[in-house]
Amino acid sequence: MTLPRLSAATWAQRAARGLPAEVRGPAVDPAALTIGQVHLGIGAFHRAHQAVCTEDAAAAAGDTGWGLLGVTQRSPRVVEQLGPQDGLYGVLTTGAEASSLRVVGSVRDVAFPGRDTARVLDVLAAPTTHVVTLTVTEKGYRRTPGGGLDTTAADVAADLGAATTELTRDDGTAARTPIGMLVRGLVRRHRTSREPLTVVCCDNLTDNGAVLAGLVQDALAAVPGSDGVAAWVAACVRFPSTMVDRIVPATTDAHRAEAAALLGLHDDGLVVGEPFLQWVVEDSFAGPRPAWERAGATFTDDVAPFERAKLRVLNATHSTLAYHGALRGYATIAQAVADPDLEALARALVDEDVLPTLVAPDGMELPAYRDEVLHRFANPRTGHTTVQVAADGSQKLPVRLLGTVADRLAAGVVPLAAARALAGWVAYVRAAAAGELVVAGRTVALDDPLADRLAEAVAGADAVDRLFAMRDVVPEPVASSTGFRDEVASALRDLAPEPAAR
Ligand code: CS2
Repeated sequence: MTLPRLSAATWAQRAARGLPAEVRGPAVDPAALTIGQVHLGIGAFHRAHQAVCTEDAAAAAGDTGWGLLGVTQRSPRVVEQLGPQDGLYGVLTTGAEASSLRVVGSVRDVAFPGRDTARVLDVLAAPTTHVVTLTVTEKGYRRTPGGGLDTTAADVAADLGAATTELTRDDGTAARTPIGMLVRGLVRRHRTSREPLTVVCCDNLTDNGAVLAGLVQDALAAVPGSDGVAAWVAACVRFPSTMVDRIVPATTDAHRAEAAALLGLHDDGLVVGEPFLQWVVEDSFAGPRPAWERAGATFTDDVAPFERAKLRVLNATHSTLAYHGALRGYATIAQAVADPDLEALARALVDEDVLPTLVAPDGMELPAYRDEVLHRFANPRTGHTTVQVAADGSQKLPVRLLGTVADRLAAGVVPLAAARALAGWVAYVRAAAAGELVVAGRTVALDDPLADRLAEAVAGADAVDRLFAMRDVVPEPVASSTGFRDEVASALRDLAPEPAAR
């Protein structure tokens, strides 16, 4: 049977017939919301995290000024999903025993840069817009190995050229990168209203607010004549750091069927999340913001301890389980963590290598946090695949794992569990690049922006040496530690036989 599609009209009819206890609707009337927040990178994570918090905050505070404009990165897919649904979509929360479904209405408009750049820039410049949030993934920031903005990349350079035009008049060309869109929006805002703005990075980067502020200044430094804009940004635009946490697996047909059974409607925009949701935000805003604290967010003066604990405990063990789990043929993180060897590796990584590098954030007990994280991973109903978490290792591991390694080396210790974790990535890259990685009956390709260079590096017997020579992946001082490199090579030999010499 074909179900009617979720939209404002079908939802109203559905709600009028009475809803099962597991289903609830938007916390505020979506039609009453006006746009006050722009989100760059509207994928599943944003829809299951910040968009939910913004809606709850608007409801708790009775403030209708916090509707969202969501901007996609490269593909118009989310526009096609949410446009015909009047912005409505479901979040299926997969508890350990049962699921619940919530229809979210905070996304009031969705735009695709290839078509809608002019509209997005107008909203970024509008005095009624006070907050911009971003989830564009690690690779979306276009950083050089030194951490600055890669202004030599053709798409970044094209955006900066358009930003130069924006200094004096509107530029109608499509934005090619999220940072380009943001910078062009800031230039237009400076040229029009000069209202303060807060830009909230919600990606898994260390010091994410400061990183983003730096990239924006790098961009402006490459736009001739933008000194006034740069000074205004420094004075009137804030970039708070944040730690975001919710496990959001890719939506599968099984999830869609489960949601359809609960909702009685077809939802093309469905996203899935575990019950856990955490958001720690640096309390540094240039103007009004949603009352996110009333939606469960924690505001603090110092996000760094939270961010570091989350990246080094959760994300590092996640990646470790993903690579080692996929190598053992496990499709999901839950299956991987149920393997006693892999659970032991994850625990050893945290206990022996990570915890000595951390200071417990206020109100957090780190061993309990470790247990909670492993417990969350073990939820079999989440369905998060090893292959999904394994993607983009060259972008993720420096942030999640190699900081721990650098800190341990500085303390005079070679971190052995981290070496085994990293060897899992090398073995994964080698098997995937060779077309020899089969997970749950499917051959897995290497999914990484540096896939070609990685494949070349791992093809021979000196894989570890050649990967350690890629400074954009393995920075100093980790790269020059022969002790650590030898441990990675030895762990790799334990995992996978040497390929024949080329
Ligand atoms: C995961 C994260 O895909 C990945 O790399 O480690 O997306 C993880 O699920 C989130 O950071 C959890 O908050």
